[in-house]
Amino acid sequence: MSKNVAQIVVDALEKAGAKRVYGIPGDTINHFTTAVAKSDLRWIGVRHEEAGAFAAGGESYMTGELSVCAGTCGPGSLHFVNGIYESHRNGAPVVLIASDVARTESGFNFPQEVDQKKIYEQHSHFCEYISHPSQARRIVTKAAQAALTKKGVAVVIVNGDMFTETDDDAMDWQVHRPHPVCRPNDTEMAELAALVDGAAKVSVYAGIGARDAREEIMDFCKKVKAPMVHTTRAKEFLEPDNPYNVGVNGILGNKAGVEALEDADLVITLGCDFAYTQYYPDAKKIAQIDIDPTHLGRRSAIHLGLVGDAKTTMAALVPLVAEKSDESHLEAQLTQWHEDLQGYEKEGEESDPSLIHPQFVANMLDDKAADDAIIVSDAGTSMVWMLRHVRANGKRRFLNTLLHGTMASGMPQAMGAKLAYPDRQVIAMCGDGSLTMLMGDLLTLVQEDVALKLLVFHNNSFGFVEMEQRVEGLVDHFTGLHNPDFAKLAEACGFAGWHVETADALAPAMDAWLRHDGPALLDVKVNQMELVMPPKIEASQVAGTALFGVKAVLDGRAREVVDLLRNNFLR
Ligand SMILES: Cc1ncc(C[n+]2csc(CCOP(=O)(O)OP(=O)(O)O)c2C)c(N)n1
Ligand SMILES: [Mg+2]
Repeated sequence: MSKNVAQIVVDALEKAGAKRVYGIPGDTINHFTTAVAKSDLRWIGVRHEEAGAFAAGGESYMTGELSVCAGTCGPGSLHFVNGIYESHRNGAPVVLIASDVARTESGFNFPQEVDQKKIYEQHSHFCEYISHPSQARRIVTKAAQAALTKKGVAVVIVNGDMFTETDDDAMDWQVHRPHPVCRPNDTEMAELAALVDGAAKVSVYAGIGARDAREEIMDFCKKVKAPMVHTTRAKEFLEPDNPYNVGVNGILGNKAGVEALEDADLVITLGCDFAYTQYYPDAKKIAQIDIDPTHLGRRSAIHLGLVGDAKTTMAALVPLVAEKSDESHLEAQLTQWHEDLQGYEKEGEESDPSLIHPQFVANMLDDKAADDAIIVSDAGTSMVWMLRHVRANGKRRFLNTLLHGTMASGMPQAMGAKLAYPDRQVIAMCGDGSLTMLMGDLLTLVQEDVALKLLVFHNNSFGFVEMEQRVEGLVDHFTGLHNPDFAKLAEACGFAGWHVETADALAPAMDAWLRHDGPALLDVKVNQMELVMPPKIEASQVAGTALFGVKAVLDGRAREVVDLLRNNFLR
């Protein structure tokens, strides 16, 4: 029996495992949405397509399964771009059905016509038109396979009139998702083992590519007395219950995370593509293991680059290396790690009743959030508070925009996660700037009945940028925000809100907010003068901040300099 292309596309998406489609309907996509309405796919009607793309990505990042966005030709599909970019970077398998003007008008600058292929090709694993009705199932299935196996975005472009064409849909195209194991060859393994045996101090630097290799890494660390540093994205998988963990490297990291790499004779990086070259140890030996050969040596000069999956390679390496007895390197880093943790704990104490430090809020959230909560943060300072102050325990999941670094992702990504896991507590840690960027989609929470918990770090500023400008010795410009009471805004949208301005009011409000059955927002006025302290303070940063101090005083803003010092250094 022949079916129209819209039905075939919808059916192929369902067969590939998709459960939800995020978007806004309109002319060129209307036949597709009609087919969605007749299917088991749930349509999530957002107010801005960018929020839909973030939500689809949040869902897929958490589940590892396919989600879908669908947009009208031209502006409708263009609005997805930033959210699609985010998913492509973080590896969330999303298919975008980008519709286009009718084939009869294509190529003549028809209203709303844009060249979808040129736009989406640069941030997708697959980007193709359905050029003939008989291609519909094949193209959609291959798109899904690319998104699921290469991990990222696939785009299917469909002219509006194509959706109504019919085909007998006779071929049974299917998604294949193999899971091969992969490790370096025996000679390479022996070379790696010899490097380990020849080094007195070995450290492991593990990234998201090592997400399923926690046990094998711990076996290795135990045998060669190595501390394990991890990237921020690997926190949820590698931090819990790991006696070798010494934290995170990089500007958002901690002292032990940086020093464990600097002090090692050999660093083994595993599924780790951390981008900041200055945070790799100089002149020491680095052996890099990655499943993607193009990643070898692209962030730092390395001594040995091998292709393999982290789990299989580490399992094969452990029996090849000699046991080490000297624990001094591991001990030193663990001691520093415990000092770093105490520092975070101390930052979270609230001694000044007139202020709420954001770390105090994050520490309290860590205590009160469910054991299996899913926590998503925005770009900006909230991601730092999440990374440093909210503990991983093996059941909690985390997501923040560390690769694409976009504002506004937190609330909609968390919305997607909550739709996928309606029985789990899902919390978005939002910046006031970021939340207001896609504020219209607060309405989606009510309309689609998404019981998300929003925590707003209300600092009346683009805080992270303010800090960047000051550390560079600039007087901050254009970073102030004039905000409403977000609790009242939540109530106006139709859900519950709490607004807190003093530290002693926070605990009861947070309890009520987390207990609330339905979407709820907790608006916390936090200290605007907060600096994110790097693991090691560079002389240039001190000089820059001092220069800001001088310039601000000359600008008549002496009070702010006093507050900055008082709130960050005199606690
Ligand atoms: C879409 C987008 N625009 C601008 C930026 C630059 N930027 C990075 S963080 C930030 C400030 C974020 O402010 P807010 O959400 O209030 O978080 P805060 O740092 O104050 O906690 C800005 C403007 C960005 N990363 N993404
Ligand atoms: Mg802010």
